[in-house]
Parts: sequence; structure tokens; C-alpha cells
Amino acid sequence: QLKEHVAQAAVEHILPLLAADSVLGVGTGSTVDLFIDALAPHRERFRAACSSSERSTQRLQQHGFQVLDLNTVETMPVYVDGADEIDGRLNMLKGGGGALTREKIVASVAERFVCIADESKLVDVLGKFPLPVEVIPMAAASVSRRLAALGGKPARREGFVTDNGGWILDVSGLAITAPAELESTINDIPGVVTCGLFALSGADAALLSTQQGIRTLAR
Ligand code: DER
Repeated sequence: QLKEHVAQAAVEHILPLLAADSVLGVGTGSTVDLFIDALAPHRERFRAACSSSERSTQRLQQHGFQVLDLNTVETMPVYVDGADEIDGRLNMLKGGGGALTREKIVASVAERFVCIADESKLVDVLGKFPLPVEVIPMAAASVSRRLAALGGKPARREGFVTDNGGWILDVSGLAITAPAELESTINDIPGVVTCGLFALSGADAALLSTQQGIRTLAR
């Protein structure tokens, strides 16, 4: 129930940031699912949501939230999302849920990124969890060769196609000592749609649930 605690804490943390005409950016994953559930009673506190996946869109709509097309939204006060790993400088490794592309796009429109996670996601160095990279399918092999040349061991996520029709390579074995630089390098490989490193622009705050309660990290 650590996830429930941080989901509730996230609702309390963001409500003061929202006005009646605000649009809330919503990430993807099991922690965000609980956040959406915890948000349901507060639907009147903001105008609508903007979602990072079909999965989150469905859950939001089931709770009666209006979900807007990002093309109709100019800015959002806050974007809430989970992470597979987060370090002490609020760099994140994301994409375990396969939604990394739309997550990074919606987060880029929001003023603040609030990461919600249980404390097991807090790491010293990113990369124990394989790094997801979304690719255009016809480039899977060529991108894999480039990732191997960087020291990674890429494996295609079998049978998985993203909301954008992309494939995902999960790359293990990378020593991610300079996450922003590696994000930039991977972004530049032809065929890469999105790298699961969120370090060029990481989170602005992180709410981490621990046995002793909620720990907040901020930039
Ligand atoms: O895919 C993603 O980036 C998700 O946010 C993921 O990293 C966190 O998912 P979880 O809350 O189910 O652990």
C-alpha cells in the first residue's frame, strides 16, 4: 500500500497548484493508476486532464474526467508520473510501462513534473533497470547495433507495440554515469523516437513513499 500512500500524497500536493481552468498532465503506470483513482473525488478542482497513454485515458474517462487532445492545450501547471528509477538529482529512467514517448511529450508542455514512486525506485546510479528506447520498427536492428556499440545489450520487447506504433528496445548493461549526455547521444541515433532517460529535463519534485511516511525531494 506504499503506492496508495504516495498516490494520496500526490493529490494533496498538487491540488493547491490547480485552478478551475487548469489542465492536469497525467502519466502512466500502476502508481499513476492509483493517483487517478485518488483524484476522482476532486474532479471539480480543475478543468480536464491531458493523458500520456490510452491506458491512462481509459482510467480517467472511467472516473468521468474530461481528457483533452494535447493539440488543444498550451500549458499545464503540473504533470504527475511515476518512474522505474529516480536518482538524487531527480533524473529518471522511465518506460517500463511503454508510454515513454507521450510521457515525455506531455511533460514537456507542463510547468512542473512531480514524480510519484515508492522508495524502491530511488537509486544512486540509473541503469540497474533496463533502459527502454522507443524506435521506428524498420530501424530496430540498426539502432540495436548503435546501442551495443555504446556498451548496451538491447532486447526488443517481444509482441509490444506502443500507442504510436513503435517498438521498444530494453537496453541492459549500460553504466549511466552521465544520464543527460547519454540521453542526448541516444536521441541522435537515426530511428530513435524516445530514450527512456528523463535527465535533460528531469522531475522538479519527487514524492517517495517509505515505511516511515512520504519523503519529498525537490530541485
Ligand atoms: O513507463 C513508465 O515510465 C511508468 O511511469 C513506470 O516507469 C512507472 O510505473 P509503475 O508506477 O507501475 O512502477
